[in-house]
Order: sequence, then structure tokens, then C-alpha cells
Amino acid sequence: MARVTSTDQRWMTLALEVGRRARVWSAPNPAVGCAIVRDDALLSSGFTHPVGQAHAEVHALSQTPDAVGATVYVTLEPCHHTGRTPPCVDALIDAKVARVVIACIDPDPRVAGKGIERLKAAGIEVVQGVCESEAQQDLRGFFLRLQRGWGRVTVKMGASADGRTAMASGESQWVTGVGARADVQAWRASSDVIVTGSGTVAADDCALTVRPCDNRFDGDDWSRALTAPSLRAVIDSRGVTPPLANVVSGDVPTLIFTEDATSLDVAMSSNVTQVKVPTDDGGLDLRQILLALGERGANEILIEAGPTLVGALERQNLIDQWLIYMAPVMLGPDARPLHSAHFSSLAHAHRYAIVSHDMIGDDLRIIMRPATGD
Ligand code: AOF
Ligand code: ZN
Repeated sequence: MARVTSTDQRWMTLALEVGRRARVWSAPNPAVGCAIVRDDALLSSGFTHPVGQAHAEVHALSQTPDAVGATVYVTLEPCHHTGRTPPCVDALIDAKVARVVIACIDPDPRVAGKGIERLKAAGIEVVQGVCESEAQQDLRGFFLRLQRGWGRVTVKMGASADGRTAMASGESQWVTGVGARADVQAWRASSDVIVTGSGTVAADDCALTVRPCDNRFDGDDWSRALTAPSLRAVIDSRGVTPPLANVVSGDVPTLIFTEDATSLDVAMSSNVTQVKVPTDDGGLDLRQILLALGERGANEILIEAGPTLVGALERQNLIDQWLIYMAPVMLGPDARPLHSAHFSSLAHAHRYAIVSHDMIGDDLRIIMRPATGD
């Protein structure tokens, strides 16, 4: 039986923290963290770099002159395959490390346990399952994409305490405060695609870009984020996105999802790609859209949209996570709702569990996930 100690948990917690730095640029790869330790002292740490560059283990090994006899903490099983980079297991074996502690197994079929076998065959002690549930939650978008073809769907909403997002006129600037809006920028940067609907584009002319601001990110986080801007996507069945809309301006790539037969009005500048998808009853087939985002390597999908699109996602049970900023204001019954889904009875309504609640400036940030899922 492998030895798991509280020391292992402490160092794995550090590896998890380091791995989170990679969220802004690792897609399609998972944001993995690694800590190399000898005699209970940190030699170096590392995290996944953009696709084709160093994996977490290789980055960490490059930061220490030697790792002979060390214990390596890594949030995902080291890779065993030659993909766009050589296998991490070979780098660990060559470095003569003594022990590798892993949080979770890599579901990529090219790895899936083979990395662990390879390390053991080389005489390295392997411990698996330390902080496993935390790592699975951090890497959830990647895991979901491998299992079902699309990543984690997070819906962001700014709402009043009575659950309204805008006045009946559409006026919504600003329901939530400056702190909440700055926090959203960190979520945008940590997502691989930001999705909206054509209604929101028409109402707000949102740019959906990631803009550095004063929030939980430091300067290094922002410089990494800016090297890998999140993709933008508009769900626009009728192809009505205006050619001069902010969401299609600039260099950041934008996908516009339209119905098969629709041609796009928007000038096809080099950053805009039209993706044709079939309709199902009531609108574009949302699963097809999510699959198309999965094919483009999006692990984390952030939806910032109005009640129609969010209601359609909710009705079809496609929401993995709600990110709600609740402002201490009452907008009244004529103001716009969070989403348009109707349920005939309480029993049909979707139940969520609140997994975190934090004050961000004057607003309350609530994160909810399906009560039955994990
Ligand atoms: C690791 N450490 O930091 C990450 C891993 O195409 P490649 O060569 O970049 O390989 C991508 C796969 O490697 C990815 O699907 C996942 O299985 C694994 N990611 N593995 O050892 C890391 N990010
Ligand atoms: Zn690797």
C-alpha cells in the first residue's frame, strides 16, 4: 500500500495552486501544476505552458539544477506519449527522481495509466490519489471534453437580489459593482471561449475581450493571459451581427454560429469564422455548438448572454456551473429575468448546490453546480 502523508497533501496543495496559473493559456491541454521537493524543501515548481511548449513537469525540472532523489508532486498523471512534446515520464526518469505523487489519472487514452506503469517499471515509487477531488474539479473542463466532446459550461450572470439582470428598457449599466466586473475579467481570461447571443450583441455591443484590471490576478497572470486571448463566439441563427460590432472587431478570433442556410452580413475579416449548425426546435442546436467548441479545444466555456440563450441552456440541462454576482439592489417585477426557461412545477425545476460564496466588493459571488453531479 502506497504511503500518503499530510506532507504529501501540503505539497500537492502547492502543485494545485501553481497549476491554476496555467488556466489562462493551456487549452486544449489541461492546466497542470508540479512541485519538486527534497527533504521537505521546495526545489522548483512548474505549470503547463501553451500548446507545443513545456508541460508542467518539464517546466519544473528546467527550474532546478538537479532533481536526483526528489519527490515530484503533479496534479495529473505524467504523460507517456509523444504528442506535440516528448513524454514527461522520460524526463522524470532521466532526472533520476525517487518518487512521483499524482493527484489524478489522465483520461487521455494515449496516457490513461500507462504513465504510472512506465514510472513504476523504472523503479520509481508512485503514489496516486492525493488531493484527487480538488484536482478533478480544477481539471473538470478537460475531463468533460474528453468524456463527452465539450468542456465545462459556466454561465455568468450579474443580477439584483430579486434575480433581475436589467430594467425592462434593457438598461443594465451597472447592476453589479466595479469589483464584480473586474472579477469577471479573471474568469474571462481563465476561459477558453466566451459565448454570447446576437440579442446581447445588439443590446450591449459587448466586445467580450479580456482586459487587464485590478483583481485577483497579478502582472504575470495578465501577461500570460494576454499571450493567449480567449476565443469569442456569437450564437446568431439569423446572421444579424453588425459588421462593425465590437465583438467582431480587433484581432481576437470570433466564431459566429448561424443556421445552415444563413449567410453572414458581417464582413468576413480574417478574425471571423462562420460556423453553420442545424436548428432543433426553437433555435440552433446547442449541443452541436458545444461540440464545435470542443473540437476547437475549449475546455472552459463561459456564457455571458441574455435570458433567451441562458434559458435554452437551462431547459436542456446544459449548465455545469452558474457564476452569479448578486448586487444589493431590487429591480422589481418588470425588470428582466435571469433566464427564460419555464418549469411546470417545483419538482421539474433544476436543483443546484452552492459550492462557494464570497463577497466581491459590495456584491455576493455565488457559484452553483448541479446538485446531483460533481
Ligand atoms: C503532462 N503534463 O502539464 C499536461 C499534460 O500534445 P501534447 O504533447 O502537449 O500532449 C497533450 C496531452 O498531454 C493532453 O491531452 C494531456 O493528456 C496531457 N497533458 N500532461 O504530463 C502537463 N498538460
Ligand atoms: Zn507531459
